[in-house]
Amino acid sequence: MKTQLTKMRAWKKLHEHYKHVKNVQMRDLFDADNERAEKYTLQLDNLLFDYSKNRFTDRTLKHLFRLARDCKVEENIKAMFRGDKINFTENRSVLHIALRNRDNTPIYSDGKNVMPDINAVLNKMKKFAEAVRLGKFKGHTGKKLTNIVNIGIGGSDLGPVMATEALKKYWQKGMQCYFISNIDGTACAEVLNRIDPEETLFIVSSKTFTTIETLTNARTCRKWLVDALGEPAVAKHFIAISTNRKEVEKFGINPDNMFEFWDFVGGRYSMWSAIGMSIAIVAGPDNFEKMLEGAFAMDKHFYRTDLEHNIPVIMALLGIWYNNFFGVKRYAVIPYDQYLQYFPAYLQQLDMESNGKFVDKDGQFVNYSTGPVLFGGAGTNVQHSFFQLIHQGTDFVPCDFIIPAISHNEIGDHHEILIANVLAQGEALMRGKTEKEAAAELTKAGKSKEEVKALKRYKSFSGNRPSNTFVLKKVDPYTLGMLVAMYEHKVFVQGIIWNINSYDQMGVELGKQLALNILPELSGNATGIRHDCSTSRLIATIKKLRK
Ligand code: G6Q
Repeated sequence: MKTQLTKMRAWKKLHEHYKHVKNVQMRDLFDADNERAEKYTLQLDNLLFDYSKNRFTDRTLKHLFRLARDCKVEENIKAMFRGDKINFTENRSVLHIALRNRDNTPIYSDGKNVMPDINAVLNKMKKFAEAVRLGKFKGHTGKKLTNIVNIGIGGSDLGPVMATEALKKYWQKGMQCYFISNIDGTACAEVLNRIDPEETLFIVSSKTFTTIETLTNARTCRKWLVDALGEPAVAKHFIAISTNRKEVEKFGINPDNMFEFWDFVGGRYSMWSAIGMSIAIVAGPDNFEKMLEGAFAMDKHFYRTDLEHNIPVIMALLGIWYNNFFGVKRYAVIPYDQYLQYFPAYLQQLDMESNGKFVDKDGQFVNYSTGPVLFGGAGTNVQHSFFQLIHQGTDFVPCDFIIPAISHNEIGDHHEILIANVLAQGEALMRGKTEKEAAAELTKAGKSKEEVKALKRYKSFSGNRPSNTFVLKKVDPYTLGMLVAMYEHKVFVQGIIWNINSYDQMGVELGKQLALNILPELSGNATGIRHDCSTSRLIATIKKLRK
């Protein structure tokens, strides 16, 4: 049994140290040290990570790295890459890193090298994606398949949604990509209303092939297709991505049209597998591979670099510093790029499903907080919505800002304005504005003495609000791969320190069971199921309304 986190020497030292740092102002740290940005910036290929605008001193970092070492971060990283069953509650290795292991060194799970199977599926996937793009794999009536519809939910949806959007500039001309995830019939109806069955390829993406939303949506789409083109069309318009061959066959999809992945790939870590088929089709298999290469570059950095220069490790430690010592349990990710608009939603699952846990690896309830609430959205839009709270809310919210230096759409001065905005946000959050500074501004703007007095506090900003800034050259497949892998590893390191299993998701599974209990009651026949009076009343009211 591991020493309880809060009893560790490094943890206690951090608590002690926090008392000395909590009132230190970042603007003073910057004023005192012109080298701060240079000291606290790291670069990997085209990705720059500036973490200087955070509330720490050299000593803080020293304690945080000590904590990481005492929590055996280095050993745990090795264990994951070695294929150890670190997802112990499900008795599984955690090998999404093998899916992008581009130098093909053997990686073992249960004594078997997983690389040959991974390479075989990747090759099959590339060939299929190319055949669809070239119009060699045609629809039942001989038409080119230009509407790609991914049916999946959670981990079988969010990665492809995010990455296809991020790589929209790379889409093959004439192709469209749609996603059906929600069980709400509207999700299905809205897509089916817009597409022609003769030109549509459905990708049923489900690791288990038992998820009610995905199977219900897939059945609806199958019926829609069969009604239009007849049963034999299914073979030309449906493929499946799954670990469950038996259920795929039972559903009526030819196993030749099935692309396999494995239990050692978690749902929210699966966009690198055949779950990324929609990405490979619309953006092309070469770009899909570039994305794998970018992730591989980040994996190598993460695996080989000492903690002090390791980007995901530093991100993780700063997160722990705020979460567990400042008591700040929220975290925002703001990409300043329209193509990354779904990145926060993707990260929300990655982070919150992985580290939203209250039982540690020793089966004990934790007595410290674990995963933060992650939210975000694309800048500058969010500046006009929740940024008020980021600037003047009672607590600070650590932010990650992501900005490409070059836009895919360099129109007029749009991109300069965008860049100016993101940099100004980081600076303003760090420096803040004292009442004195606010008063001086108001006076300069011609306000009367009374007005200045009345307004200066409302116009002041406490500052000392931390942010990381990530500068990319451009949102391209390689950089996207790096970015996603970087956040995956950050989440992993935090899970190691919190001593939790980041790779199971019992809460999601509970959700899958719960609705099944109520479903028969809604359809009218079941009785005798005991609920609380609120739930029973709600069921009765809805049934009445539906009559
Ligand atoms: C991800 C979760 C969850 C899962 C969905 C879909 O890590 O386990 O989001 O991806 O519930 O599951 P299937 O792929 O099995 O349909």
